[in-house]
Amino acid sequence: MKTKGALVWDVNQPWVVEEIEIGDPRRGEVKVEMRAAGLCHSDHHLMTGDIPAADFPILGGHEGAGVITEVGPDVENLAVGDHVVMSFIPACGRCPACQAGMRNLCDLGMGLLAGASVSDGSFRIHTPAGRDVVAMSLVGTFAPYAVVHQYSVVKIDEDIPFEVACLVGCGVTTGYGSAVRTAGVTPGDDVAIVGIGGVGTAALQGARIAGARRIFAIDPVPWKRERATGFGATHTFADVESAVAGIAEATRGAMCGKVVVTVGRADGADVESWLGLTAKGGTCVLTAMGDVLASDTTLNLAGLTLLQKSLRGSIFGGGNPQFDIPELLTAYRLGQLNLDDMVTRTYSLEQINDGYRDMLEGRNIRGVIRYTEADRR
Ligand code: CXF
Ligand code: ZN
Repeated sequence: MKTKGALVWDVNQPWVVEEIEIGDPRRGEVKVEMRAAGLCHSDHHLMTGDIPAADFPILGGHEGAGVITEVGPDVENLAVGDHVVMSFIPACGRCPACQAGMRNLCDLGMGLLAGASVSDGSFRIHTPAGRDVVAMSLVGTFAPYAVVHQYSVVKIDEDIPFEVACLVGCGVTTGYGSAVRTAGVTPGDDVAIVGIGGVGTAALQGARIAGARRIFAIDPVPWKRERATGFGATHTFADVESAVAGIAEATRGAMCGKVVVTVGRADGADVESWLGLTAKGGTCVLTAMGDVLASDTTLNLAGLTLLQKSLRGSIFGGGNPQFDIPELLTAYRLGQLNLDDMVTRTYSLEQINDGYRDMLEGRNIRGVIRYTEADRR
């Protein structure tokens, strides 16, 4: 079918909404009418080249929710009319990582930025001139329709609004799991969250739900610090330097047993400062991403060893898409997880560059594209 999508054609070029051709669902694939798509920072990292994709052009977007309109051969447990969330990690359930319960580390993740479909290695999206288009994370939610593999789709209940559902395909599960699963926040923990965007806000809520005692939220934007308090932060700071002093005072020098780093762009130069927030024996979780090819970092090895700290990475919050996405939406339905207030502004597809400008200028916890009939014409 002919439709349109937001593409980037080169590093640091704006998103361009233009015509694309999407193929029919092949073996194991479904077509989804997208209803909402979240504006995650990782799509911006693709645009800046911090995360390099295999080729240009790229169809952006990996947070999405919609309705299945077509089902290809050999699709199991999904039907036309089902409401679904896209998972930015495909999970096959069969590879060693999946079998070991780490579906976020599914072997198919290797091809996340290559654009070749899981079913047969072909490209499902083309420009009108016939050029292959790389779909971000094998989904490409910045288009009103997507043809994706069943491994990238999770069925959800029909009462969940699409604009909050889309966020659990990446930001919410990533942030929540970074605190609850990877950092392992337990009742009574003191926790610091560095960076209060969509992922940080979800981490903050995860820490609160897991029973954290004090939650220190760090962000340079005053409005976001206010919102952090609303989401459960007990203390807020504008930067890591003032947080070190404030947390030392509040904890009588013990610092935080759990630290979660969810800044917009991670820089290796800051690693030691994040470990400075971390208590003896504590865990610092790095969820944020920056230049993926960079390896320079500050790290005081003696501090890591002698104070027995852990530095852990986290992808998809250490979660399993098929399990965690419905679980978190149940917590939302029960009023335990506030996703409504995470959606700061909604946009049409044509307004995508406004959405990313708002994100970069600190005006959004999460911006969301809400597809309407006008986007489908
Ligand atoms: C990213 C992680 C790196 C590959 C693309 C998706 N995660 C989500 O924001
Ligand atoms: Zn994301």
